[in-house]
Amino acid sequence: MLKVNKLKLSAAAVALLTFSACAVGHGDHDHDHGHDMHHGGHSKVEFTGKESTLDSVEFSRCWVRLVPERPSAAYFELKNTGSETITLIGARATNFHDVMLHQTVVKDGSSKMINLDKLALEPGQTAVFKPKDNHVMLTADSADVVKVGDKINLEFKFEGDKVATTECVVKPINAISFD
Ligand SMILES: [Cu+2]
Repeated sequence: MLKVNKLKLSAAAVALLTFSACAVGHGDHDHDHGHDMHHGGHSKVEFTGKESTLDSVEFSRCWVRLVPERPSAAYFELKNTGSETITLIGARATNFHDVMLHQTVVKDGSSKMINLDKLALEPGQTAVFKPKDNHVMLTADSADVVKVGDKINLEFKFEGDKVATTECVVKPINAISFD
């Protein structure tokens, strides 16, 4: 009996921790609840300025869901148009100090976001970043740097010191797709 109570208690404690990480760290854009990491300490890819442009990638349909006072999220499609595997490892955007690749995982019936370290695409393969799935998390420098209707450039880094940029349209919090 005592054992059961202890188990219940620890489950409650975990739920509480998950909730506070969500509230403090990340917000619940597209109803993703919880987050198993805090800002800082996670791997953030470095842009050295010595990269060259990756020509064998095609980005399309990029949009950002603007979430006031919380991190926003970017969604898009990318296709490997070349003959070799390409591997996405990070992103950055002007006026956003924290830009991370995230994936949404469902565990025990609840979804949470974790880092997406890298995403490899074979020749001809397309990846779709979409709500409740892979996305780019964006934390703005301040509330007034971006507003609905703006267009922002998202710059992506790939393995092999390669970069590619796409333009994203900024949509309101209730938007659900590019269209
Ligand atoms: Cu996220």
